[in-house]
Amino acid sequence: MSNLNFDTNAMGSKSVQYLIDSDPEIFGFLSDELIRQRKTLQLIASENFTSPAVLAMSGSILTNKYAEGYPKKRYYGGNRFVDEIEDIARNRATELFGAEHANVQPHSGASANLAVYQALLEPGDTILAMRLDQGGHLTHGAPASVTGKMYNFQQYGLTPRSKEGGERIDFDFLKQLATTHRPKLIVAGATAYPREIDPLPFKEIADEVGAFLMFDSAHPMGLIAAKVHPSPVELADVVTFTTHKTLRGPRGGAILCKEQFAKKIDSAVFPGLQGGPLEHIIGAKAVAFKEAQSDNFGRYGKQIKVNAAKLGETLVKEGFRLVSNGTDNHLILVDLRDFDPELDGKVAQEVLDSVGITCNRNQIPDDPRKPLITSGLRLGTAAMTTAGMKSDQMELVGNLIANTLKNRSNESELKSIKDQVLELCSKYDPYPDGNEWPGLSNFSN
Ligand code: DSN
Repeated sequence: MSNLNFDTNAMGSKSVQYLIDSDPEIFGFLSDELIRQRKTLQLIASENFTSPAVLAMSGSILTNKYAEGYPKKRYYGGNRFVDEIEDIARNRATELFGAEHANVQPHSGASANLAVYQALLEPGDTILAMRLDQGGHLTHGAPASVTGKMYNFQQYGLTPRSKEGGERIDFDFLKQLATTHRPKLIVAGATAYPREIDPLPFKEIADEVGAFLMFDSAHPMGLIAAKVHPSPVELADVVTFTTHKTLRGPRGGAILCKEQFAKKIDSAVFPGLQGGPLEHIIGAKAVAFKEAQSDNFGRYGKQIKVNAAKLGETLVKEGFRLVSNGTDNHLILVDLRDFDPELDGKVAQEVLDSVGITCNRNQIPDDPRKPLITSGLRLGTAAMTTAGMKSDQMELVGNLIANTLKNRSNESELKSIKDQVLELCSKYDPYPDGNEWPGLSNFSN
């Protein structure tokens, strides 16, 4: 059994001792996972390290409470404190993003997106969204997703790589699709797109064809809160997001909308799609929204972007090509083919994992390889920025990635890289024993 100090900084609750005593098997794996998060580099663009306050709320006794319905309109008794908490969460979300209405109950981003489709559309209606292999999300109409089966998706993508300033959202094609298919809803947003998404051209096209506009901001919502990314809240009818990516809250989803859609959205979430809300997670969302209101969070958001730019620049110097030739958000999409045509995303992800660099393989636009293999890697900087890393460390991380991939068959070199990763992680521990949590202390740049 690990002798790590599971104090409040790491686990959010002293009651973890009960877990150690009652279920050492599960605790053992929890302990291993904590070590993995602390001693390897986390570069998955959709992940982050939450604060001890968010952890405390997520692991709290609010998990015991049934609260079907909404504040002051519940189907069960005993909700007076839960009502206060959910109201605070909703109010903080609307204040933080300048929205008219918030629903903080969706269990995930996928649930949030489904709820919007259910609220605004009938099965079979036409939706425009980004293709999965161009950077879109499964719930943007991928054939394997229920969304692709229930609705008539017409999908747009990126401009060709060969075009000057290519691999950006192809608004000409989007407009052509909108004019031809007259969609009821246009979805903006992506999961693997390294550029800012300007809501204005989406709004103009939606207005021209009389479509609703939904902006899926799951990835950049923390950057939007930090005011280093354009906000879609004013222009879009509905904005969906997750709370655990750049926003650095608990795992979950949420929806912002104009007041005119509030009733329909709320009914679509409950009772349309979900039963009892996860009030411990809603409480943790409230805590995260408060954290995101601080000036420090603004500086954090700025540093995420600086770090992504530096990581990208370093990888370009090492011979990699970046999709769209760069980044202006928290992520980069690396095309591995220029660096080594034989190297695919699966092999790259696995060898990086073996030295303690965690990321995910990702299709690049027009990828000749299959989704389980791919020719790309997606790397994000939100988590390691929380742990306190800045430009210098990002340069080092870029060099370590390149060295790993160059020496992927050289066991002694890989061992040496693993030691360097460990050394770096020891200086940028997301949950340091006995020390202040770095996410609240390191952004006075
Ligand atoms: N799986 C998430 C991501 O990694 O972007 C999206 O749902």
